[in-house]
Amino acid sequence: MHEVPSLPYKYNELEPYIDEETMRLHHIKHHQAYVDKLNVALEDYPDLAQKPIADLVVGLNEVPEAIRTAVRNYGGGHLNHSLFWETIGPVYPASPAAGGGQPREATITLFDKYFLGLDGFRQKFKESALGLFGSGWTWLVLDSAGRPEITNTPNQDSPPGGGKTVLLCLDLWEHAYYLKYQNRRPEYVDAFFHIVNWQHLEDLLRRRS
Ligand code: MN3
Repeated sequence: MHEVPSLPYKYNELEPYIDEETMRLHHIKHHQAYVDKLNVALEDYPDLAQKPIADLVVGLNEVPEAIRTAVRNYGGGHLNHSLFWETIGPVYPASPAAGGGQPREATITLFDKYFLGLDGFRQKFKESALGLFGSGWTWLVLDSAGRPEITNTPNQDSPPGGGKTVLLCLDLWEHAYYLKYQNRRPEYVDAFFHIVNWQHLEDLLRRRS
């Protein structure tokens, strides 16, 4: 049985960038619904139900056709949200290791090399996010050669490689921001950069190098 992971921070700790009510609904209602529907889809497939979610989503073509769409949507939703909760974190002035603040060493090196620095990265990432039509996600992933790439996916599709290549992701479904930002997606994207868990990204980069 898949389960919604608990958050390593409280619902109100991303204020004012993401409000408590949005975080609560997003985690308890939306993410839970993806997990519940995924578990229902996998009920008659005990072997598949054992697989880690990233493996299941990456191996979508091997999933029986009868449940492939369900796994794509609900399994993707489960994976993507699990990654998203790790991407963001509170800004604790007293405890920068908990997330927020500024990019760390390996991240700065990466941004300097491929995006002409943090501002260049933010600009490219925001452009991509604002270029997405409808609901979906914007990602910073590593391609097969280990180069960073900014990409969008529609709906709950996961990026190539599933969770294994993801450095950063942003949920661009309206349920992620509508209560506070309504139709102002650009403001939500700007707010996101205040709550990126840079330490998490740094840890991912160091693990790969
Ligand atoms: Mn969502």
